[in-house]
Amino acid sequence: MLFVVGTAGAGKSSLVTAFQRWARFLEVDVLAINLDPGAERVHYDAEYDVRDLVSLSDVMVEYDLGPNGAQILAADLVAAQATEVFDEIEGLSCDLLIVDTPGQVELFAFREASNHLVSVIGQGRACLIFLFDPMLSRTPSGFVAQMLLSAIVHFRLGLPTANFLSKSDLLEPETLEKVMEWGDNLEALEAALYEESAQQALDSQSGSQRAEFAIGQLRMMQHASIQPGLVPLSSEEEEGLADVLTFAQSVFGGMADARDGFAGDIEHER
Ligand SMILES: Nc1nc2c(ncn2[C@@H]2O[C@H](COP(=O)(O)OP(=O)(O)OP(=O)(O)O)[C@@H](O)[C@H]2O)c(=O)[nH]1
Ligand SMILES: [Mg+2]
Repeated sequence: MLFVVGTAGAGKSSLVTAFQRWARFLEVDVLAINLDPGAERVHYDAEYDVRDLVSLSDVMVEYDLGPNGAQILAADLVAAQATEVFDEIEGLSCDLLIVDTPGQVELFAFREASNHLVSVIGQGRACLIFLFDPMLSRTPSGFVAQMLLSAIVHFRLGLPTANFLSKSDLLEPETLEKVMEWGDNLEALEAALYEESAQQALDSQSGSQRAEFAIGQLRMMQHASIQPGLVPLSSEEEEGLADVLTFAQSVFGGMADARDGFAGDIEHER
């Protein structure tokens, strides 16, 4: 089971749609699940849709809440019924389940309820794709903020996590190359942060404090050996989808590979 997580509008639902369409061509059996009670509409075929259980608009009316409060309550209501969700999806047979998650990443990262939901429905066989927003990733301090968010989600949920640069088709080739290098090489990112800091110090006092804060965060992540290892992704242009599949296979595919190896040995014996 593959959870797709990222900041609001990062491209989660589009990835689920593109991945499902692409996998059909490969005859990889991928089923999609929607766990976002606030989704207006989805363009993939959801095998299970949490809106049948809890819908954001009903929660807003029933509890007289605004959209944000209702999102939080809806997430808690879903988590409280995690077993029901699990019962619905347990019998599904497929190669991979891909799960669309609520718009706001903090609903998924900062609330105990999500931990519960993920452990009940993931059953220890779950991993996570974290989408970096391309616009937020263009500046070194924005990039570090995305790394930090991804690290928080990773540590909160305790799942194998791969980072992807979403909507990479929207970035100019030079910008894309620069951002990819930051993902590869933390020293390059650090140098870029210092450059940004020096530039902002010329502009304002608070700008330079912000960059210094980002440098502090980077140090903390270096200390914890957190490497983003970013892969470019474009749901629009179907780029990086094979890398999504490869990641899932690297997490779940160990068994199949071991069996192949064994079969090969038997063949050899004959
Ligand atoms: N150019 C481009 N646009 C994309 C891509 N993926 C998504 N988008 C656009 O980005 C916007 C947001 O995409 P969604 O898939 O709805 O993002 P989301 O993370 O599910 O959004 P919420 O659930 O509302 O938080 C839409 O207008 C998409 O068309 C991509 O690969 N390339
Ligand atoms: Mg969405």
